[in-house]
Amino acid sequence: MQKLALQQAWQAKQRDPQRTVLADSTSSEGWIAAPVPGTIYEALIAAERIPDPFDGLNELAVQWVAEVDWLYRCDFELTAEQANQPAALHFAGLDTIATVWINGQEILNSDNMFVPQRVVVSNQIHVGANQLLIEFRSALKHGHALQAEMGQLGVWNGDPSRLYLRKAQYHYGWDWGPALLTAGPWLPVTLELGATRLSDLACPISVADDCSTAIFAVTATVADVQADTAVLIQLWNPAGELIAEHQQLVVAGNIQHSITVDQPSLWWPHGYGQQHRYRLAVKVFANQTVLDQQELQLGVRRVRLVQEPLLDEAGETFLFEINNVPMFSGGANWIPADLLTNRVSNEHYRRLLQAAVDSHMLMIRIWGGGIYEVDHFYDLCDQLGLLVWQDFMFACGMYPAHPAFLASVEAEAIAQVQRLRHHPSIVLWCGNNEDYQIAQTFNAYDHSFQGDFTKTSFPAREIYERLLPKVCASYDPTTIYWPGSPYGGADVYDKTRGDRHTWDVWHSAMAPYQDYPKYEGRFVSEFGMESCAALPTLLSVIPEHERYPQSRTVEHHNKSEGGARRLAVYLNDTLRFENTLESYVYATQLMQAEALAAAYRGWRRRWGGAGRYAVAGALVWQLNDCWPVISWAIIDSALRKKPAIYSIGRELAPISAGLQRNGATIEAWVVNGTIESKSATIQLTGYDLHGRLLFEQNIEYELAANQANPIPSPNLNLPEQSVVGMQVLVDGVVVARASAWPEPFKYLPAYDPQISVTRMADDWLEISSQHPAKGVWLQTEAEINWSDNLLDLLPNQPQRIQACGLGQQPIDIKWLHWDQART
Ligand code: BMA
Repeated sequence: MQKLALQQAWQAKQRDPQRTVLADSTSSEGWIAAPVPGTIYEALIAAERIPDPFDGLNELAVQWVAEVDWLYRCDFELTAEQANQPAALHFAGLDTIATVWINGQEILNSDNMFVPQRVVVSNQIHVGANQLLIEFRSALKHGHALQAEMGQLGVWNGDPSRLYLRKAQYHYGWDWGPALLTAGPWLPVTLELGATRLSDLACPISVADDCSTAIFAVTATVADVQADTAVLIQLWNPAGELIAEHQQLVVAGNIQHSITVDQPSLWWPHGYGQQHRYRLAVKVFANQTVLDQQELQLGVRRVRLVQEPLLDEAGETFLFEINNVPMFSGGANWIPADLLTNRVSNEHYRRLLQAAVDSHMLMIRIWGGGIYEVDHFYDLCDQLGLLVWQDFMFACGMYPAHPAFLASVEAEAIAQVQRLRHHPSIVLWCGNNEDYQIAQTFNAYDHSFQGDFTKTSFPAREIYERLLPKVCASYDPTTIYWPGSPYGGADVYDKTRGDRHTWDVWHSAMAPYQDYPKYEGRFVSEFGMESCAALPTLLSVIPEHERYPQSRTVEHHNKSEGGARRLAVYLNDTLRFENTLESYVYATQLMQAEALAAAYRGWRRRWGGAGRYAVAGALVWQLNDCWPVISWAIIDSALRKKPAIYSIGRELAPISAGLQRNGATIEAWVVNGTIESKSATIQLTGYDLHGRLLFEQNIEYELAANQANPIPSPNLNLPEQSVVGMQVLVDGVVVARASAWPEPFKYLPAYDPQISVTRMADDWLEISSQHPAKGVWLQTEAEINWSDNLLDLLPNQPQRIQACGLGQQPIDIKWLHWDQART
């Protein structure tokens, strides 16, 4: 099979409603070059027909793009040899309400951007010039028409008509993103020449309970089989040795062949072992000629979602066990990295996912309001050893479930599960984001009802509890399916079973972040605190006269409902800052870092060992951003890391330390997340704010493996204005630190803690201070990679960090109340 990528010579224009499509396509007016794959926004920006939608308030000025229809045209030449072959057009993704013509003949109507389409066009193509034409009608108008016909449905975020359309839901605007209703061939368009092809390749792997054997069950499906068509199946082990080969003639449509591998090399999440992958290659051939072929990189791992009663608490666990090792799944939620996803480079993906790994995250959840990510995303997760929780694309809404919608969803689910199922990183398919939550809020959810869901006020249960699990069971039987995030059975806010979204902090109750531990779940799949993007990122989109915290443009770049107000409350509770953008950025970021660390620290403390894994995971909302914005992200859209990613990294490190201050006493604990027990020395010290040592104590302790260890607390009588520090040493090396400060921080005096930085070889730095220093943030003009940052320093306890790429660049240093100490 020959595949011709149709990615050159595309043009686009606004539809002229006065003309028929075909007449419009032949008129010479209004065409601009259009990148394909891509959407109309990229074309309009490149042609300078619209300003950059992310800049200033421009989002408001480009909304008209969504209200009109667009025409795409591609002219391509075929030789006689090409034109005489069986041919099909393959559209990997059309966004969204599209009709396609080839050489004047209509060949396709499509209304789901997540369903790839293949249309046989052997009779429509010809030698010489051919023309492909696609009309994209306004998704907004189409959705409004469906809504007028079938009724308005409940939503959180975006225009409610989005629920009727199978289009990325965040395009309609979200509480961290602008509304940009894209239209266009957003994924590649290909002309396939030749009939016989490998139309599907599946290879579920069954792993023995003790991981001693793995059975690779290959099914290769061949379409349009000709005489003498055969299939060759080959499997290589991670060392690159061919370990199995099988050849067979294809009679009917598919070939099934199982390969048993003894003592397989396992795929592990990072930190637990290597990310071994097997390579499966399948070739379809006839008379020595290869007609089609495909390769898959596969991983052998045993995944269990353990839901078992706890020893001395209500409910049951929700924990991931990989290769029989229970793992605390610290991690983050992922949103699409842009509105115009074709701008996201492979390097951009790599840097975001590598940052997650560097902060010891184990799991990434692909949230249901975005897109099923590109193949490269999952390849990276496979390589890096990140686990993926994959939502189906439904978010925050009371979705319909009429027959046409169900049919479209089924086609979408089958296509996406088929595309992604071989990735070892994907451990769970999840029905939706927060659709049980909104249904419960609307009193539409009765867990005990099991009849015809489509007749109820929560019809989409048909999708989450019947359609999707059925698709997963048939197409990806070895991966777990979970109905929703969150889902807890009868009550979606249940703290004792299933997963939970903890928005008691920030949204609903606006509870103090120090209370995060109270709002636990057996697995907290969302929680978050906002902060500003890095100052240079904000400056890139905020005009000079608007560069202050409460300006219209700054608030436009915070999409959370009441976002600026909520942020002001949390800041007011926590610390003091000057009314400049620079101070606002530092203050919000420090507050976010403290809040998120408090959550992870409190919940990981509940990783109590066998029978006591009371909290088994926490995924922060959200890892990344899709434009320059004040949001819950911990890495901004320009890939500048916010301080929180470092405070989180310390809480999720293989060994982490925790201190909880209760007036004049403290509680201490150490999480040993490794699978070996460790002999540790725990050093506790106390200092006053002048840097005077108040006490010092060493405790020898054997840290049990893979659990939190409470450390017997010394009897202290701490003065109010003092800081307690803890260092955990294993083999004489500090492996974890914690410090407990008097709170709220806003009552602390502003002073200069006398920080000094000594530069050493290989961009290593030693940082120390004379007085206790909180939130020490090191920054350079060019973004560099810090091994750690946002440090809490105590006298006589210098910290070493590596700043790759630092060289001789000057370092700007901020700390808690730096702005007031200087004035
Ligand atoms: C969640 C998500 C998103 C939202 C976020 C912040 O629960 O599922 O819908 O962006 O909260 O409000």
